[in-house]
Amino acid sequence: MSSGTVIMAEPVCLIKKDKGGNLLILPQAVAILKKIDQPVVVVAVVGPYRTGKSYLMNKLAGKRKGFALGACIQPKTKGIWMWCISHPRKAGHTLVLLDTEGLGSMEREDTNDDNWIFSLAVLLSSALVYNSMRTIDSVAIQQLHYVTELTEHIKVNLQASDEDKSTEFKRFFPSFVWTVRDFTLELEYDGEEITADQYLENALELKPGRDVYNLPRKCLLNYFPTRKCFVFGRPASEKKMKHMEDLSDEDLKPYFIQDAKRFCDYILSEVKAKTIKEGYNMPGRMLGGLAEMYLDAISSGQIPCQENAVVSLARTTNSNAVAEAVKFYKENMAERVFFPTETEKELSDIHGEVEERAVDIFIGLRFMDEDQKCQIGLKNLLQTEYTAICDKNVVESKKACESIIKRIFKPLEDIASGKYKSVGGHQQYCDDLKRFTSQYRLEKGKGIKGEESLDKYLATLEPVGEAIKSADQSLSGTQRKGKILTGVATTLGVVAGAGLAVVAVPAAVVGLGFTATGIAAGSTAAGMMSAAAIANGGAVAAGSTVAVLQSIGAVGAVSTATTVASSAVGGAIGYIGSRFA
Ligand SMILES: Nc1nc2c(ncn2[C@@H]2O[C@H](COP(=O)(O)OP(=O)(O)OP(=O)(O)O)[C@@H](O)[C@H]2O)c(=O)[nH]1
Ligand SMILES: [Mg+2]
Repeated sequence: MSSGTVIMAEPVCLIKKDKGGNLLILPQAVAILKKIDQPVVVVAVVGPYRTGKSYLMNKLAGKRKGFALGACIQPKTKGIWMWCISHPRKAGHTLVLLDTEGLGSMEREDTNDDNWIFSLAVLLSSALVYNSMRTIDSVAIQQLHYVTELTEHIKVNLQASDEDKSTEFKRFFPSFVWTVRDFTLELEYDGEEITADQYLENALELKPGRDVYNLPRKCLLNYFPTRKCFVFGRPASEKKMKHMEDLSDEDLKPYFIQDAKRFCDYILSEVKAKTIKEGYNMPGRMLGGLAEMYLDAISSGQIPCQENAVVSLARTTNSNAVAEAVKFYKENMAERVFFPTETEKELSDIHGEVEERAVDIFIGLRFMDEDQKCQIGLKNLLQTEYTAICDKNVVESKKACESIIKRIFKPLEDIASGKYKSVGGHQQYCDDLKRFTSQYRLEKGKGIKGEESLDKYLATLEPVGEAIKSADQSLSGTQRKGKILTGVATTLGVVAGAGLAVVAVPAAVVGLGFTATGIAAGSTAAGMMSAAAIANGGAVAAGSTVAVLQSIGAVGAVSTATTVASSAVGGAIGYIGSRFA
């Protein structure tokens, strides 16, 4: 299969009649058409039975054998057969040949079938070849009465009145080619040589006042503005013609070869791709869909309406195209996005690429997407999908961060075990926090919420940090007081125990508030003083600890030995200690 088309080795049946007499479309044949993305040039042949129609189609295919020929009087072709080949002259196009059951067969029970065959050939083709024998005379034109019944079998537009119909038909009908076989006459009129086209036009001339005579001619003239005629001589001798498919060009009459070549040249060079509406070439897959719709209408007793079929075909085609594009987008995003992405850009870059390809898929499949309505709808759907993916990216990032935080900051949980409940514990805590934070930042796979999740986590730690800090401060305070007490005790111990002259006022004593200028208000010394006075019934006893300390502080420098009873010293230390507790 070359790109966008299907090359069939032989024809297949497209439409047949079932046992009940209903026309049926064969899904296998539609499936072939649905594989064709290329525009299709569709040539259908119709005409009385046993007139060499199938042979002519094989000529167009450039093959001796293909559509089955019959050598006897019995009609051969039944229903409509289809053969898709690569167009020999139009690159990128597929040529679809439709060979139809002969009209007017005696075997036919329902003559209306002829009308349906004729109408379907008109509806599906871009060139309708009407094939008949010998001459275009009144009988031949009367035989073509199917054209007069087209209004009963085809609607182009639902609203069109009878008069509008011919205008509508004119716009959308195929070009009309009359092939006259076994033509043995001279193409001359009133002694003048005329062309085959002129021959046809002469035969279609209207005669005033002769309605019955004029009706088929009027229909042909009105519905088929592009008309051509080709005449063919007898192809070979009577005997040879019984097995024409076995004949090579040497066996055929040279003029017949020429006639056939002229016809094939015209069809292959001039017949345009099937269009359904101005500006819209129809790809093969749409032809299949259209044929199905026409058959549906016929089998449900309705008249096939081109516009209806096209509108509903466009609707289903475009909604399928949207579904295909969305499916592609979802599958590709699922394949390419690994949650969480490190950055938002990483995700939006993938989205951009996949979206573009999804839209291309839609464009390749769409049909008549007027004002790009479906394409805009597709873009909105893709945006909704993308938003959901972004949301998932956030959720996945938060989840990943949470688990990374849990792992890295785990040692901080030792707070409960009192790890930081020591002097300098806060500093240690801060150092650990800093270290874990750096470690967290180096971790991969956090996604787009890495910093935000960290900030939130660190905020939850703030009160913990504060608690550690204040515990640390209070522990340090206690230790400091302990040190002061130790200093005072040492000083006092030295003074009392050694009974030595105190050369300088010990700083500890002055620190207590026993100064040279008296007892400092609110100081430890003041407290001791009042406690000693209360104990002694209003005055500080001479020689008491307080009195001794006071005298040390007062003299500033002690010149005589000062003895402090060890019990008194102990009392002073006890007092000071109780103030710090
Ligand atoms: N006299 C004559 N016979 C022809 C011509 N072309 C083909 N035949 C012969 O006519 C017979 C019928 O040919 P087909 O091509 O099967 O004719 P048909 O119109 O497709 O026949 P149905 O499918 O039965 O309607 C065959 O034996 C052909 O060999 C022709 O130009 N003139
Ligand atoms: Mg045939």
